[in-house]
Amino acid sequence: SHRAAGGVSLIGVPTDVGAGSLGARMGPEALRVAGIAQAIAQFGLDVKDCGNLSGPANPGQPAVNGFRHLPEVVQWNQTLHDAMYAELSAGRLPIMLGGDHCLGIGSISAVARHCRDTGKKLRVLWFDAHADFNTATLTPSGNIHGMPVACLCGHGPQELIEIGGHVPAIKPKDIRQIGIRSVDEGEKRLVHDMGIEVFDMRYIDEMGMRHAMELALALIDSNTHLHVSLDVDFLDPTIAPGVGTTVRGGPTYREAQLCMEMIADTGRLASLDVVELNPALDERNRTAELAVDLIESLFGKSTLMRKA
Ligand code: EXY
Ligand code: MN
Ligand code: MN
Ligand code: MN
Repeated sequence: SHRAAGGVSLIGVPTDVGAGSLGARMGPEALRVAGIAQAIAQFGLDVKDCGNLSGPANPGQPAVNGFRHLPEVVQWNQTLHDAMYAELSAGRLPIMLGGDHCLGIGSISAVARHCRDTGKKLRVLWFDAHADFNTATLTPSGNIHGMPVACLCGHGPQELIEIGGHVPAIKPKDIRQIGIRSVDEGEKRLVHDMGIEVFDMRYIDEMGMRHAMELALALIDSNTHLHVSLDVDFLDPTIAPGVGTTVRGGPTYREAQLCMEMIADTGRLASLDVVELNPALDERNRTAELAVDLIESLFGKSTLMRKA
């Protein structure tokens, strides 16, 4: 139910340079403590923990020309790109343990590059409360974790958009956003004009998660590389309090599990980001444990034997 024959590699990226609050730098350790390696190894997969990448400290500075910590964000993402690309080239399924969501730039630019190398079609599923499509002029905060999708689509500072060696790294048609419920005014227009396919909470309420996911997974075939970018703030804050940017009205436990189960059924999962987990805001590591529980479903854990 996944493309992990060559094994799974965990890449810790302990930083919150792209976020507005401190603490996501502790995300990788919290996921390890919650048993992420063992949870994946139970499916008979070879799991290699690559440890944590290193990079600059969080300088805690205000925005400059619309960006907070741009040089630090660039450095972390370049390092992540190289690590992720190396694991993909070795035929492994990399899991990026964030860290804030600015890291989606390094991670997904590496995945897109790997797809160009191997002639695969890319599909990115972006699970998030936010569209993460801000630019220097639109952003209310300067926090780059609100900008990764725009950067991947070619809207952003040169140093960030060219990390994977090709601008834009991805096309709007490669991505589907699920669970969205907080988008800034100018950001709404850009998401619309770029033609991003968004299954927002209104859509999920009216049509159901099953239908939203059927459409988000449509046209995936044996030549598709499926990347999941899981921002933990996708989940309703009542079940996932350990994030810096909670937005009420998110998916329930079962809705989130169904997403992961339907992805597992495609058998095409080939890379994953787990981001925005903030242990400083969590309760007894329950958000990390929930993330690990969802990852078990993503790798094929199901209640009953399923039909092939
Ligand atoms: N849209 C807001 C901003 O750009 O500041 C909030 C972004 C939060 C981003 C989190 C990671 O998904
Ligand atoms: Mn591959
Ligand atoms: Mn995000
Ligand atoms: Mn978010």
